Amino acid sequence: MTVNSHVHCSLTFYRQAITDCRIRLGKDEMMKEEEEEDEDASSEEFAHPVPWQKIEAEGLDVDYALLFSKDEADYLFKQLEEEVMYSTGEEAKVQVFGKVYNIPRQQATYGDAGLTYTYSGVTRLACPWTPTLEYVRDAVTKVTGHTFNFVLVNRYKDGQDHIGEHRDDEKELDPLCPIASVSLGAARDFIFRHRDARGKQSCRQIEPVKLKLAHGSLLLMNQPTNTFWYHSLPVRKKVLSPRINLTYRRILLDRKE
Ligand SMILES: O=C(O)CCC(=O)C(=O)O
Repeated sequence: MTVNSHVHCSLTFYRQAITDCRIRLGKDEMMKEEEEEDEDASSEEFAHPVPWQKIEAEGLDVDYALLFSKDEADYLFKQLEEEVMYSTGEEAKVQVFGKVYNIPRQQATYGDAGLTYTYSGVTRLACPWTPTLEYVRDAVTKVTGHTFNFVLVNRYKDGQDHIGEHRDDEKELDPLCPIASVSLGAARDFIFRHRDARGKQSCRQIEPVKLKLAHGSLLLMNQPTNTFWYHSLPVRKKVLSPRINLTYRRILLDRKE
């Protein structure tokens, strides 16, 4: 199934709310009191429903929407380019089946104080939230009703950078909270493949689900998607510009001991 990246619905009302908040992001302390008075009004605006597109297949349940307009997404991308500090050296490697690899993209982890997340054989400590990561997190919370305490940032410098097939099925992730994936920058293909339909020896024929993740989009991976479906962002040599992806997650604190 191919789902077009454009969601043709009226976003004007919602975009205005996001734009108002974006402008607030850049204001100085003197304006803070005034901004706080505006909080209730903007929450009401955020409560306006986002035009979601539901995508379903056997064991797959995802929602897709354009969360930010082009101008808003451009602004957020630029801010993230200034704020996010990516891992280097040993921190920029992962372990797969006991072998250590350089990751074919840049990565960073941010979140609540002291949180760690273990994936692909490595444990990452969350850096303190930056203003933009916090801002996008709150925008996602306002349209989904879910709260998040962690974000994995992936930066793809161009279409050579990629992420291989994997599932985000770590036990420390709260199963009641979707993984919320915000895309900024170059549009990239994103492919879901059912666990029983992978490789030449696969036991079933199930069509992959292919999306194009647009600049400013939000993809929600709901349960049980990450149990049954792997996802990947394949190499696309024709893509020459960078992309930043933010996957907001909720890590269970009581699973960490
Ligand atoms: O960049 C993307 O859209 C995918 C990122 C991803 O698969 C992940 O964070 O688990």
